[in-house]
Amino acid sequence: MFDRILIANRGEIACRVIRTARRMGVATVAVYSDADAGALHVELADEAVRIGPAAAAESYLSADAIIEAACATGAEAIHPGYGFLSENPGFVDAVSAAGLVFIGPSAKAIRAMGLKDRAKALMVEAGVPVVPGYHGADQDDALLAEEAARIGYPVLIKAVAGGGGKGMRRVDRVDDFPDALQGARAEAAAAFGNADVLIEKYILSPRHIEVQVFGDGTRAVHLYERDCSLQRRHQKVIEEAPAPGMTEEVRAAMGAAAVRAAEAIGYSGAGTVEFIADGAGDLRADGFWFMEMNTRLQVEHPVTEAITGLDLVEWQLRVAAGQALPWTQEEIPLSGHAVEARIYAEDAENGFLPVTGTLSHVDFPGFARADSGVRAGDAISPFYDPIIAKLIVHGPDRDSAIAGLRKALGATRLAGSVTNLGFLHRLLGAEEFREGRVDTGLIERESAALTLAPTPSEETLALATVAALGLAQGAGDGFALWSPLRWTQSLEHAGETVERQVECIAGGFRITGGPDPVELTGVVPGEPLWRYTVAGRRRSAVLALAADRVTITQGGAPLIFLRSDPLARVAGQGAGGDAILAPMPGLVCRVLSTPGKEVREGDLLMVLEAMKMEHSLRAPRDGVVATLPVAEGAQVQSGDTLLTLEPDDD
Ligand code: MV4
Repeated sequence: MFDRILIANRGEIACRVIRTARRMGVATVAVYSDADAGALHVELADEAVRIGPAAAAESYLSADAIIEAACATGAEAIHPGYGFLSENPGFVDAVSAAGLVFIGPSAKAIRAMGLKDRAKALMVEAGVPVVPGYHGADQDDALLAEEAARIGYPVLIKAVAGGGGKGMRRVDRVDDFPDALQGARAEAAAAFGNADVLIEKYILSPRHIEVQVFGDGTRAVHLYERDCSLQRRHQKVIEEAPAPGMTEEVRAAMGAAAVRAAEAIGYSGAGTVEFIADGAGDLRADGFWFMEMNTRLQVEHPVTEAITGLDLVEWQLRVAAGQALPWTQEEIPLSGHAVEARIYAEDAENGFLPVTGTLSHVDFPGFARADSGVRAGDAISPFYDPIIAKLIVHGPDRDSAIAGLRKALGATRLAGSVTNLGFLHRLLGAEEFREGRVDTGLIERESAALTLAPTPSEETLALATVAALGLAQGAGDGFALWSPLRWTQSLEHAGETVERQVECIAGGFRITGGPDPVELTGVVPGEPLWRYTVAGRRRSAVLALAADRVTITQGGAPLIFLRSDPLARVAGQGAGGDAILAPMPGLVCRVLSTPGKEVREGDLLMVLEAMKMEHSLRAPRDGVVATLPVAEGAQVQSGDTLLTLEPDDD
């Protein structure tokens, strides 16, 4: 076994590889860009080497810098993780030329699967089913059109150098073929520098089912299948093993085909053979076709680890160090069901826009496997993949694994950035998914319901209001003399602004402004768990407070409330204009303004006496006082108009 390896990657996968290496007594060398100098993978490794600036092209894709770091630290082998240089045969050659071991397949095996047309031809030879179609070298327009007609519409044009859906065009009618062909070629040329295409029969209701394989260069075995049909824009969202509806017969047929594929190219290490399966009915032994082979460890490998009990990274290291695979196919266990969810920093409720931010809280429940590369205080950087973590739950059957993962998502405490936790939580609850009716179109079909932000309960809103005002945390103390004992706070949730009033009651707070008042007592703020009593029940919630927001999780999708300036919100409410309303019942003891007077934001306008204290009311913005319906000495009720400003014309 190696004494020391270098991990040419970052984030969760670098951390995951380090964990197994450490368990095996293998020393680890991390590499990092300037953006990652303080990253978790750097902290976990035995040593770390800077390889360049933040941009991946100048750091994690810099083969020379990485090989130099390995040589300088005495690492004997390089683990590439996934992405970056993991499927770059030129890198594999350079690693070998430097006298180091690449932990993965040979450059030859990677090249064999690199181009789709060549890979398909190889697979046909090896007896692996491929989608009916044309994958020849002749790229003549008329010939391609003829082939499309022979295959029968609908067809799919794919770039031979493609991946991730780029350079792909579905064509339903013969008339559309010429334009689609030109479009696919142009996209392929721009993305891959290779305009060649192949044509396939379009498989309706496709399912993405892939088989994990492991080879030692001669022999290969499979570690069963994963279903990765739940994707969005060709990005996997939920993965599971085994595939719903899989039978022993189809599993044996797919497994055998995957092993033939791996053995045909002398595969060594961990790989995945991706199939497209006809999801229109039950899975069939003649209803799956080879799509491509991924010659690396994949993001979703933990679900396979969960059902087999094997550590795939351990076996990558063993095979790379020259050990033979110890198992026969029959010896590989398959137990229960595992589901994985990818937690991303993205705003699912807002068009899945990527977001950045600093994670103020990062905490995963102990009953799930959490593979993560971040901890509290880390920033989501715009330079790399926005994955925060993968959560994996294993159970005796599919229902319990799904229920467990859903609970785990609800118990995950992430704050400081927007995440897709709520989206994942809703997706795992979707009826089609629960019933195992997974196909690649599910997310798109259900997208309206899946991206709808949940409506907060009055209780949650009350808690958010108290937290945003800093009342339970004691921030009320210092300014109590000069501020009202009844506060108003605006919060924005899912694009809508709601306003609530808070007043102190014995042992807690009474929150009004909603359909019914809410009384929260015994509020104990924690980091991040808050406890409180409402309607006689002792309850808890996870709260994370940032300068501009409150994030609340109560066993489900997290709710994010953006704080608005409470003073700025006093105006514009009631009386149809820019009014200052009495925040509580009291006595107007001083009036410091007159109609027509120009005021600046923050100017003291009035002093209200309530509960034996004086409360200052200040101008919410620059403006001119319009009316002053109350005089000194007046008794006012909560919500009475005390002063109005001329409308703001800006
Ligand atoms: C297909 C297909 C239907 N018929 N090939 C998309 C990306 C690439 N990995 C293969 N893809 C597809 N190939 C034939 N002949 C439908 C897809 C496809 C898809 C496949 C897997 C997961 C999600 C998908 C979403 C849209 C289309």
